[in-house]
Amino acid sequence: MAHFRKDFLWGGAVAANQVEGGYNEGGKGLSVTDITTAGSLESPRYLTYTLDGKDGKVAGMFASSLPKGAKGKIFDNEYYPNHVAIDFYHHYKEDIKMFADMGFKVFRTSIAWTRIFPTGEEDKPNQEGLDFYRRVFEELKKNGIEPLVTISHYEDPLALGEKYNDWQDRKMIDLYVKYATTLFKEYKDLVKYWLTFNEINSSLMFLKLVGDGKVSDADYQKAYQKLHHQFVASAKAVVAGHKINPDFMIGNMIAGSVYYPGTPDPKDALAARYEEELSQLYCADAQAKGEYPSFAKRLWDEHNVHLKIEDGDLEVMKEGKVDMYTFSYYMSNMVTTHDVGEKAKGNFAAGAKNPYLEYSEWGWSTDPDGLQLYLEKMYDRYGIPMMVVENGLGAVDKLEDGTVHDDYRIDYLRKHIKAMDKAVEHGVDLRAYTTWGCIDCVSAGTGQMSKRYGFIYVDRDDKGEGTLKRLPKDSYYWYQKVIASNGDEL
Ligand code: P53
Repeated sequence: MAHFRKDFLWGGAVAANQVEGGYNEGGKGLSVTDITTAGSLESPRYLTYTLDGKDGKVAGMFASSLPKGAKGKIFDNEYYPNHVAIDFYHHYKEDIKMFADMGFKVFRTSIAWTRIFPTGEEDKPNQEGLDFYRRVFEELKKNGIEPLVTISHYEDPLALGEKYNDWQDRKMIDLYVKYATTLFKEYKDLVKYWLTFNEINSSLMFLKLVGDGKVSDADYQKAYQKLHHQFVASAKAVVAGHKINPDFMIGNMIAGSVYYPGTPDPKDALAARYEEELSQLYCADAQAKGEYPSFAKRLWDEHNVHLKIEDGDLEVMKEGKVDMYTFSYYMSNMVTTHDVGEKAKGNFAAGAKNPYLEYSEWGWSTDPDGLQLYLEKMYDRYGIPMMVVENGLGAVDKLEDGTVHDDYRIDYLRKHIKAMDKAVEHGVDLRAYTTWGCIDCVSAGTGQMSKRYGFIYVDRDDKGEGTLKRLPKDSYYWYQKVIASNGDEL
């Protein structure tokens, strides 16, 4: 018998910009993702914001801003995969019906800030945007599915990105809080579960992996200052949310990973711990303990970082602690000070290759034990309810007789569900599991459609061709059984 609670929330996750399309419909403003072109494993798309001016393109992903003075621009001869994505904007009813048919109890999506405040600075929200999400949430409720809503998922308004230089300006805090408060008031009877920032730690975690890999003290200064503003914004939103509806459960969202020492050399153990502190615990403590960790000073000193912290910031962080710890989990990492041969490849796969693990076509390791370890460690540290809000295998699917035989995906998910079950057996208070890209969508890391995660196949390719027809894969029927048996039938 599996150990999941009776009311365990099984479901799936997506983000607005990766599924909706309709990028200029319903009064929507442009977001930073709308000027991002596609890439591939060899050429990840974080290199490709398109800008007005002779330099054309610049590192995009995870930086919500453009270089000082630069303006984003959409070019006719470029392909922007998020402009149509899988057109969830017009297909949401059909898609929700399929989620309900699988037995989903929860569906995680995000709200596109630019549907609500097209430039981020309007006084009044855009009614058409509010109405669209109301229709989506009502449709979910009608189908017995609880919405889990990310307020900000890599889709900041372009206008704010141009103006406020990647959250360097404190004005971003109030603009974010105004946006979040608008959502809380509007949907207070429809949405109970909220996440403030998707993968908030990505600014630190991926710093070494974007651009040319050289990170200056100025880059660190920027990343830590951005995070400080986001921590304050998140905390203020939590405080405001609880006033609007005390039943709200508001969570953080961390890109979760574990870091193994590559050899028994104690130096490697230290290096792995330091990586964990930088990439995971710094942000997790700030939001789940409501304070900067003891090792923060070491991290700042290492790069001469001087945080601008204003009166009241630390108090509000304490007051606005999150109610639950939520995270994505795809892979683990290995850290070593030694030369151990093969380096892990692939966008965002850091460090050395772990000989005990298998790697996906995109170079991501499969490590279910790492998920169990992560859950047990983090629950022990924070002691608040947890949710796995992203997990899954990005793979190339082959369409055969109108379906996809994706046993590799089933195998990946089965192992991770078993790992969660163990953690629950060991006392972790786990409330939900939402697999990533439960319906095929545009990859965040590469902009590809061919990196698929879904239970539902969507007929669309990397060039934007296809009928957008939806088809259940083998994993669809498998997940249906998993949910119906509350994790017993794997
Ligand atoms: P894609 C890297 C590492 C871990 C999580 O990623 C990541 C990324 C970004 O590539 O992002 C999350 O689409 C993110 C989702 C994203 C998903 O993981 O690159 O929250 O938006 O789609 C999977 O395969």
